[in-house]
Amino acid sequence: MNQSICTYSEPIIPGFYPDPNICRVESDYYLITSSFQYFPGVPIFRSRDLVNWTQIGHCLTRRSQLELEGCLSSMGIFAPTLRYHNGRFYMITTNTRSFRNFYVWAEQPEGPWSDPVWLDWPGIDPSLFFDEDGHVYITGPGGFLGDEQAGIYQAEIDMKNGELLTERRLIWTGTGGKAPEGPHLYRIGSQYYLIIAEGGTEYGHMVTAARSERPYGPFESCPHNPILSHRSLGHPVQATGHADLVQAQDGSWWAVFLGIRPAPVPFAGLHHHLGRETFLSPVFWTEDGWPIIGDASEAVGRTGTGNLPADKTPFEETTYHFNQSALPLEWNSLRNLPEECWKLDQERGGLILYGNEATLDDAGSPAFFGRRQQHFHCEASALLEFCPEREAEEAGLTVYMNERFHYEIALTQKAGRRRIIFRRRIGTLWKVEHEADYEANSIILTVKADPKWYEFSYSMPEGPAVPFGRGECSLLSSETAGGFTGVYLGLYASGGGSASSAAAAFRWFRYAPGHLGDS
Ligand code: 6LW
Repeated sequence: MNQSICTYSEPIIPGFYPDPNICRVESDYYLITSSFQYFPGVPIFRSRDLVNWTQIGHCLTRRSQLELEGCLSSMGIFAPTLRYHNGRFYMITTNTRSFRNFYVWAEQPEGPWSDPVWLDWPGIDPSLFFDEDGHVYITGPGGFLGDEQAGIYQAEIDMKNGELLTERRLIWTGTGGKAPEGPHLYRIGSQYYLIIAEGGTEYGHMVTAARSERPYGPFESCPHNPILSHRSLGHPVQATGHADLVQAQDGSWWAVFLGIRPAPVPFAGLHHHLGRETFLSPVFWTEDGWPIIGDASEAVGRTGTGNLPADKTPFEETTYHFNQSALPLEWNSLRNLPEECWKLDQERGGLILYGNEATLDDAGSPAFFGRRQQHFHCEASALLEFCPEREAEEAGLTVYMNERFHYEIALTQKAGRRRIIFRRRIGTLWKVEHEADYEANSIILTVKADPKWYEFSYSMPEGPAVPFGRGECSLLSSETAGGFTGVYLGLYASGGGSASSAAAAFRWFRYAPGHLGDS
């Protein structure tokens, strides 16, 4: 077999793609992540080599599968699990808008995915395990309600209708870290292995393991726990945890897990604004039969032996002309954006937005589409044609963490005059930092990012760039803004309090990763 040595110190999927979950079908791997208040939900990726991933769709593409109205930011779709059994893919997750668990299934991973099968199962992070003897287990954390003890619970489930076939039973309480969650059960050889996340998804995050000869235990805790954690290490990747294991066709074992990259800014404290990202590491087995991810205390950058490429294909600059019948898969809206708020101009090319009553300051569905910022160094720009017709109508380019933390450069109308503005919204502080008159019909809006700053500018087509303000990245980080998501680079329009008939036409959008050593 063509074996190679591989070391991956970069995320395999950079940007806000947390809680990765993986399954293999013959020589194809499929990976999904959580998606919170964004629509469509649960992106699904395919890879042949575990390192280079292409998004092939979403598991949740219809409102009947993904109701997000009124959903708070960082709520909505939490950690999902993807499993393949007898010709079907199953995706199980929680919509925390209503705190209900459900699964959907599909014969093709691209979809269509079924309507939800709702479950009488509490909590978050549900996982499925199809045992070779025909039993199917649902496993998840408990302790959220009443006086139930914290720990991992399990029951048998009928996948024809989602009915539970047994009582829910506590199977393991973990090693004492806070928030035992994100469990996955596997049968490897004669043993059942349980892998869970502990310590919370922040800097104390870790993965622990236990095993038993029976699916309900008693589970013996791995003597080498935690089998993954960077909590004691000054490593550039922190908060590693929430893992899932997969065996390659060559027999080698791998783990995908989440981690964060605090921005490399000296003396600025720890801040990560790119969200929780997806990493890969080899899994080694100890002589006494326990899995260790990387070398446990340093998983990222560890070298594994397997039939994998040594390098990841570099990210290319992408220009979107919006001239297809659908938006590219990496574009998302917020919650359930009404259809009348947007369309694609396939003839000329363009994403056309009509502002509604919501603004970027609302936890609603403003006319917004964005894609994730995936690199510390990058540049995003868009050509906008927009003639506001009423006071406070607005359209522009935003760097968006959530409704309370965002920056934008935009065209608007103020006191009857067309103005270009740069605004910063940081919690309860907000200010239009710069504004100027603006006459032309089209404008290029640009934001350039490095690990410390977002620098905004505008230009006429073919004209020079006019610098127009900047904002710190750290103010859009999870440490400042809270929550579980990461920064989006978005295009938006707002009707200034009511629905707008003025079309904001974004003719193109370009995302260019920087090439300053950050992948
Ligand atoms: C995920 C859970 C968690 O479902 O964060 O802190 C949730 N713990 O494991 C959202 O990613």
